[in-house]
Amino acid sequence: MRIVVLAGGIGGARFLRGLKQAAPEADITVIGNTGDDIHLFGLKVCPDLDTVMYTLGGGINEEQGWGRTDESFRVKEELAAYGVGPEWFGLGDRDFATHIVRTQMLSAGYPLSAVTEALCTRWNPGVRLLPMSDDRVETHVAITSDDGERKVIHFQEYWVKLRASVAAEAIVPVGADQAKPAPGVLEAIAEADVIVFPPSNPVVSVGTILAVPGIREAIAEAGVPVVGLSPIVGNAPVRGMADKVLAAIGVPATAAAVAAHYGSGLLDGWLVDTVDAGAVGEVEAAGIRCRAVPLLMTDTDATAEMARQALALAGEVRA
Ligand code: FO1
Repeated sequence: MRIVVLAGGIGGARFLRGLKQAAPEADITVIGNTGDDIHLFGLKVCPDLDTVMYTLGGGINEEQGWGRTDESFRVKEELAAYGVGPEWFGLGDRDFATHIVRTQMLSAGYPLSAVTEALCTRWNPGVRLLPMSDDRVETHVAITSDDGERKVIHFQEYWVKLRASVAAEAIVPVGADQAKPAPGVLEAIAEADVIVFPPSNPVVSVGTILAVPGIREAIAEAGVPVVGLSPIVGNAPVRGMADKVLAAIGVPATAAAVAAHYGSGLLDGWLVDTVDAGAVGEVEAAGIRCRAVPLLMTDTDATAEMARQALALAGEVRA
């Protein structure tokens, strides 16, 4: 079975670990979000691609869900000693190697998709990891700072430095409208048997991938089941601050509202957590088949069960 998954960072990566366990024979292609990418110290950092690669390749810092295990921060300390910022983004020594290799290959003219493939030959994630685009897309957030000044900042500054502590007034995937799907993306969608929206951030992860012209249309026209898992459980994000960015686009932080946001033109099925069983009728009324199952990825077995439920729902909507 060929499965395509649109993945962001931590939630998407953890879901993929369960999906691999639930469908070991499946051919899984991951379309990774690159809107979180940031250029720091002359290096290109791709947080969501790296989180998928490290999580599935066994190098992830499990508690954080990002960065490497057994990290040290000597380079970061030395940069700070030179007064070279920013200090708020925690790049570890081992992680720096990934960004150095990536930037070196990009400077040599390789597209991001080729670079990602090369990095994955070391990590063997067991899936094909494609960036959503080889073109530069960076998510920026409009805020009003506490001195009343309206400004637009990089998503990472909003997410990591400010910890999403101020309202996000607008979310802008800068460059998305000129970006092209990376090589292999549209083909993977066209050849898929099932397309899955994992519990990634629906605005800055899945939403950014869908903002690349051609991707949303390809999914809507693929003619195969598209099934999603709610990242919102009991009217709150399971992890992260998805509610902050959902508010920016006027979508309530509920499992049913996120399904409606994706829409029945895109989604055929939607899994909500058992605490949101009351939302099943509302989602079904929107033309999306819905089931309430446990959605907390407490361990890989629990996540594998969620993945099995998603594939079962895909089989149901196909029928
Ligand atoms: N997230 C944090 O909350 N604090 C950090 O210092 C931080 C550093 C970091 C370094 C590399 C990387 O790949 C990810 C990093 N993240 C950090 C996570 C990152 O902000 C998120 O993974 C995504 O951008 C959102 O999914």
